[in-house]
Amino acid sequence: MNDIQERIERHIDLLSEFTATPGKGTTRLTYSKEDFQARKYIKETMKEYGLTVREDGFGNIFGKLEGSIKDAPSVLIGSHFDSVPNGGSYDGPTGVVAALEVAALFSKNQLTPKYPLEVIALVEEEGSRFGGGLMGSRGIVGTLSEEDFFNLRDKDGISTVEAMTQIGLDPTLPKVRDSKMLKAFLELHIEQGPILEEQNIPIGVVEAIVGLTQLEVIVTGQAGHAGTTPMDKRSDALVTAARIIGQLPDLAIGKGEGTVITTGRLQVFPNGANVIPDKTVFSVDIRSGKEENVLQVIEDVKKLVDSFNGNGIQTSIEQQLYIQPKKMNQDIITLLKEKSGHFNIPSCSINSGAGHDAMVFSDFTNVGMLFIPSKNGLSHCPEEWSDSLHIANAVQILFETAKQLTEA
Ligand code: HGY
Ligand code: MN
Ligand code: MN
Ligand code: MN
Repeated sequence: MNDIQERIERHIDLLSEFTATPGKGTTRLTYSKEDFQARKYIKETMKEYGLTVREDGFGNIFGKLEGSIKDAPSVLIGSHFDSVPNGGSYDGPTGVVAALEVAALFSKNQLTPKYPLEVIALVEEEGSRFGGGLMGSRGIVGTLSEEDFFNLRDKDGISTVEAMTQIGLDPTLPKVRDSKMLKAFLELHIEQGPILEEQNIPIGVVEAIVGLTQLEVIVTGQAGHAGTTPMDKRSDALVTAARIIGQLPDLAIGKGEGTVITTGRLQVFPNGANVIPDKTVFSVDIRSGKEENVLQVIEDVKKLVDSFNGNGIQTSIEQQLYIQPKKMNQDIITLLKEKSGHFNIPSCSINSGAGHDAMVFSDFTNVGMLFIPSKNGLSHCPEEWSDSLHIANAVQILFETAKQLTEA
């Protein structure tokens, strides 16, 4: 095992210890104690690698290697470091760790780039705490307004500002980047699916990322006694939610283009075994490679949800995130493939069914994304695993690509 691989494994292992659910995967919610621990480690490593460290008004972490051209746009490289509940150790951190090691190669080779190289560790990509997702990157490009950011609350009603302040972050720091100040964005991510492993290909060069939306459906009914309320006198918010959720898969099945629909979160109020629920809130995550499919399924969900209004039941839908399918930059795709060839590392083109910060930056600057294989195609679960050799391969490819883009 080479020294880069050893450092990668150490980074991943140490970061995976910063979890609220030890032994049951990685749970690292934004601005939590675990975020604070991971942030501290990332900033210390950035400093150790000779980078100038700063955080923005969202808590995104930047490690900058200055370029020789004054005030030049940066080549940004990184990913996110938050997680889903009980997720894996590689979703997000793989890209942050690879970016750190690319920067380490710049200093090891004493390279001074013309354009600055900036390592970035992004917050709240998953949306596990504040909903929606892609928060840190949307904040930087300005598609999440400061007002919307300040209005976000977690399920306990804690605001982003309160949560930031609790771990010593400053929400008044600068937020939006001028697009002229970015030359490119590069992200390494685990595939989170089975394709690369099945085809035994160590590198996937991402061509496109699905469009996605996250909806929140609220159903209100009437609370009541489970024992004394006759069945024909109930406005049961949970039975209604179950009937809606049960019909959602049929709205996506058969549409093709990777069209999928998922309910991953359901809250029941007041959540008592002998109380008829008077409120439920559940998520609806819709994705497709074809934007028309996303829009069509949204319409179908609205119609379905609306059809349950009446008999004491009220329904409503909030859209927390909507982002169109995105294509990666063709020049960077070519560059990534060329650099993979340079190292005789087999690569293939691949599309992403997962959303990524790269899709947010793609309207703002030139974006390129690499995937590495996920063992058994598993992700968003404790079994998530990728080979540090594959990450080390990607570091070499990203280093050569970043060298060219920064004109080092
Ligand atoms: O949901 C996603 O696709 C990503 O993991 N945030
Ligand atoms: Mn994820
Ligand atoms: Mn991710
Ligand atoms: Mn991502």
